[in-house]
Amino acid sequence: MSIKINKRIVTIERHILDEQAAFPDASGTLTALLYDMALAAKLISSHTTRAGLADVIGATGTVNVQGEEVQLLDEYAHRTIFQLNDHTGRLCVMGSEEEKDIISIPDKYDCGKYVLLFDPLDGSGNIDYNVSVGTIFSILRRKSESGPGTLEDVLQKGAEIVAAGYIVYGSSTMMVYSTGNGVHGFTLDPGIGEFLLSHPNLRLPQPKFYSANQGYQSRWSEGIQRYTRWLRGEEGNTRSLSLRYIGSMIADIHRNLLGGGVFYYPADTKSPNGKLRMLFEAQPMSFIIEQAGGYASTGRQPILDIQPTALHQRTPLFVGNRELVEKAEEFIARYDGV
Ligand code: AHM
Ligand code: MG
Repeated sequence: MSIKINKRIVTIERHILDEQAAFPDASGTLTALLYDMALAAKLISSHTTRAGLADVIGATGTVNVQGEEVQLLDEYAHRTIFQLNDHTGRLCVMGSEEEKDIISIPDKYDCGKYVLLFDPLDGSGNIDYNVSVGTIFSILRRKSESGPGTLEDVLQKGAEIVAAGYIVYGSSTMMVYSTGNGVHGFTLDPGIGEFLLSHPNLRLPQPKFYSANQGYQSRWSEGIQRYTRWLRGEEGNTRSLSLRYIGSMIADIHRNLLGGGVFYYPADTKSPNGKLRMLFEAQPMSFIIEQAGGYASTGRQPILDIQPTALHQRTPLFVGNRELVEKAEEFIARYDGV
């Protein structure tokens, strides 16, 4: 009997190694870092799928049946990523949305040439509703020469990102990453515990969706209100897009990456810089979407060109198909002045 195999099975490990092969001088450090992020994703995924059981096996701050303290999921995700990366000699510093200051590598371990920034569990406010949440990360080269990494190593433009990715814990767990050579998506096969290549070379298709929290519309500028109407087929637009808003940025942007569309979280009268964090949310997601042929902007300038000045700074964000994001810039320039 001859077995016909018409689809190559590619694990994330194989894929990361193949990407490295394009750079003969690569030391393998980035490859190992990415692989550890895939491992973190599997560990976090096994917890997110049990999130609803917290009330059954013990609530946060209490002790579970094994006598261990039950952690908040975002704390667990933060600690998992930190512990997988603090001792490897690959990083000089880390930054997490869950931590006020930069995170130094413990003195007893070597410092390396990379910087890791992460949002351990984005959208964690959604966990109680069984809505998808996710992890976001970016990797940069250090700026300082040697020794412990500094704030300057962390505060870099998105254009300097070497690799970025996200993991969405949804009806299946997917990891999507880019090293600046396109965007590739992997689905976790829980039976074998491996991420398998399911979405090679992702490119944004023709747009179908727009995603924003329209509950805040009365707080938006005229330009953003008119832009939203334009997306709905008014303001001279001859077609309309469908509204989809989950309220979990990774899930919203992931859907738009696969289906085409724009996600925006603009400034409003209550939050002059919007809600999302430049380093932990906007930069990595913008890098990925631009690698998939899209564009990301504050509404006035490209996200990836902005020099951040503070670890937790916020930014308005418009990200998705280029023509839709440029249209937002047009409306803002026309109606909101300088
Ligand atoms: P978080 O980092 O505290 O989880 O907040 C970020 C989340 C995003 O995932 C999502 O896009 C946004 O907050 C939703 O905010 P809102 O409820 O204001 O629409
Ligand atoms: Mg977040």
